Amino acid sequence: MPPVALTIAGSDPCGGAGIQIDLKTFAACDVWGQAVITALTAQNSLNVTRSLPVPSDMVSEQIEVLMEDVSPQAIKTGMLVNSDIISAVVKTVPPAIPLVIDPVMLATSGFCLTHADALTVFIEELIPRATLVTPNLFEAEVLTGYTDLCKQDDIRDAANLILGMGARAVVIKGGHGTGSESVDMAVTHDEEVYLSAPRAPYDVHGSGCCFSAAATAFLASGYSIYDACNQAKQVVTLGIQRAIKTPLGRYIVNPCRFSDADSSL
Ligand code: PXL
Repeated sequence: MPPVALTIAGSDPCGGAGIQIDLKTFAACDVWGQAVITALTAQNSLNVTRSLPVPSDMVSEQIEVLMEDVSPQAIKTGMLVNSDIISAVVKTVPPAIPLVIDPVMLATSGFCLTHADALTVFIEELIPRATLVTPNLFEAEVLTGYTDLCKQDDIRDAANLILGMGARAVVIKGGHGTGSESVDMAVTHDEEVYLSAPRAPYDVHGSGCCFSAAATAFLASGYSIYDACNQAKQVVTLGIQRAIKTPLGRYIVNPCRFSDADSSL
């Protein structure tokens, strides 16, 4: 049996984000992918038009039935839609399995993927279970109450606030920042590391999902948290370099078999 990773997330029919990109990323990292779906969305590479949550007891049941069979070595969450689904995940995900939380909130178009009134449950119940939380700058602002996060000191303080909520590690992704390098800040209770890669001159749909899925895959394969984050940064950077341009003009992240790729980034 290869290493196994589970994603608990929403469906993106265009294949660029959510469950679809998580499974492609797991495959690129040589990990067997499992998927529990929390919501259907109708969307293309530019716009989300509708989201339909799966009933929370069905989310619980998907997880419980799965755990009777093949247990994953790591789990990630993406779009969780509402507080009922968040609570269902908290109750059913086994506490011993490393959990990566991608705090998905808004699509780039502004469509709301997780209801704002679920924030308290998210912070109080889910984040304390996290091995790793991977917000972008906007999500870090929502979680911490900071506005206009751009200075390194503020980003460090925000990351430490999220650690204080009970996470073991936090990566605040700098993809929405400025400058020629895209710099992420990774912190644990005893270390702080920057992950840096050249910034692509275009926005890429699904890059956040790809990063957290890759980190989950590497945790499932036995890497330490820092090594998993470092490797995940390489996977997403390559996926961004090889992004696919859609007829609507949007770039979609394209994770490819990492073990075959030349790593001359
Ligand atoms: O990239 C965040 C994200 C996660 N999950 C789903 C999405 C999106 C963004 O559009 O559609 C299902």
